[in-house]
Amino acid sequence: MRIDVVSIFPDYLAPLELSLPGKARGGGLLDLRVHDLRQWTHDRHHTTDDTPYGGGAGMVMRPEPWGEALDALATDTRPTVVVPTPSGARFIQAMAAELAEREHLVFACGRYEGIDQRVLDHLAETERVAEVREVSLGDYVLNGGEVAALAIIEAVVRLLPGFMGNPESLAEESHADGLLEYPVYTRPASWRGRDVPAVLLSGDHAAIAAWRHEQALQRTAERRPDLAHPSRLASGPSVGGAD
Ligand code: 6GU
Repeated sequence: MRIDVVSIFPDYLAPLELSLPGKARGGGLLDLRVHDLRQWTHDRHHTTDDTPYGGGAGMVMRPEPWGEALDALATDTRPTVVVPTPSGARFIQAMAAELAEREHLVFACGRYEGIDQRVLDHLAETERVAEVREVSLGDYVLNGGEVAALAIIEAVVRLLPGFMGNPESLAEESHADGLLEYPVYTRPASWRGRDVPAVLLSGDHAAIAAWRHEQALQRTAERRPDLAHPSRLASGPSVGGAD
C-alpha cells in the first residue's frame, strides 16, 4: 500500500516512523511519504490560509496549494483521498477494513476552520482520484487533521495482510463482530485477593466461548448501548471454542 500525507506540520506525523506503521514500512508492506503543503505555495511567506468569505471567526485553507498538492499526488494509481474533519462521516472499524483494501491513500490534513470546499468538490469530480472521504474520529474537535490521520493510518495498516503476527487476534478484538471485547486475564491465577474467573481455568472451550460472548454482550449493553442490538442478545458466540 502507498500512503501520502500532506500537512503544514509534517513533524506531527513523525510517530509513523515508529510502532506498527514503522514495522510495516520496514517490511516493505507500506510505502509512506509525508509532504509539507508549503512546498506547493509560491508567495514569499508560503501562505496556506486566508479569511473566510462571508465573515466569521478563524481562517480557511486556500485552494491553490491544496489543488497543486493533490494534482501532484493523484497519480495513475487513482488514490482514495481521506480528509480528516470533525464534519466528516464517523470513522469506524468497517471503514478501516474498506480503506485497507485500497492501493493508494492520500491524507489531506487541514488546520484552522478547514479547506476551501471547492478543493474537495473538484476532487470528487476528477477522474484522477477514485473517491474523496471526509472522515471524523468522533464528536469532539481537534486542532487539525494530523492526529486523526495518525489514528486512521494505524487502524488501517494493522489490517494489511501479513502485518499482524497473529491474524486471529483481529477476529476476536473489539468491534470485529460489532461488540466490545470480553475482559482478559493472565497469570497469576490469584492476585491481591482477586481470582481469575474459574471458567477460564476449566479447559472447557465451549464454556469459555459462551462466557466470553456473554461478557461481551453485557459490556456492550452497559458501555455502548448504541452498539447493542436486542437481536444479538439471543445469538451464540460467533467464534467457536478454538484454543
Ligand atoms: Cl478527523 N479532525 C479534526 N480536526 N477534529 C476532529 C476529527 C478530525 N475527529 C474528531 N475531531
